[in-house]
Amino acid sequence: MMNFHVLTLFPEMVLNGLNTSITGKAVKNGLINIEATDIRNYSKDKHNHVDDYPYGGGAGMVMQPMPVYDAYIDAVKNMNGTKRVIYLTPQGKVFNQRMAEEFAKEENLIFLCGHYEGIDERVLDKIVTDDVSIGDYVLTGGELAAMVMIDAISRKVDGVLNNSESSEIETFYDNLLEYPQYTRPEVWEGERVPEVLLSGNHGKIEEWRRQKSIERTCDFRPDLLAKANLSDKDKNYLAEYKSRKK
Ligand code: 6GU
Repeated sequence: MMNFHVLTLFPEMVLNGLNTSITGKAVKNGLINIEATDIRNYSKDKHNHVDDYPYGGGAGMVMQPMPVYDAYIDAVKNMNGTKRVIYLTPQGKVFNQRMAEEFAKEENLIFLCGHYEGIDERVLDKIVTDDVSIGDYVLTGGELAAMVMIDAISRKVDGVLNNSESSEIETFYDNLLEYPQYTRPEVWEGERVPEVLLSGNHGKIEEWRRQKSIERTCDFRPDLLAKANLSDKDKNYLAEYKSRKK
């Protein structure tokens, strides 16, 4: 079973979010385990402070090393198997699907969430194995980033998604965006579902879906298209689509 352990000042935020929907069901089914430690419980200060002013001056506060380290030591005390400690930081390597698949092979993942202006570098040097960012924007803390990563990693764990196909055949698997989907009614607000989808001709439907994936990727993520595995037929369609667009 995959074990996620989050070191945070806001454990309820992480647990409330992840105990909902598909990840929540995976927890109930014993496929993943999610724990959160409140770093504040490891303060030795009478006011439960875990932060202090930065040496050298400057804005904001810095999380002190000792409560973070003690929380980490307690978290790993009864942990068996592989362990990685992921520090959520905009300075980290940008998270992607390949990393989600790699992390999903580990037994234990520990997520360290910082707040304020960050965490004292000395404890980061001692415990962190991976620095990860979830994109080029700034969050108020690492919790949402940890939740994003845990969601993406969980769905790569066997049994979490009911349909074994649905995880593999999707955006980024083949570096192509997904084709559009339709359901009932057949006509909504005067708009019809594309006729080919009602034809019952599965060969034609597959061909149409592949074409729509190629079109969307060309329109919205041409950077992905360069990495996509296109057949000669796909390439011909792409060339035809591009000339049609001009
Ligand atoms: Cl991992 N943490 C914070 N605080 N902000 C971020 C981020 C992480 N990734 C993007 N922005």
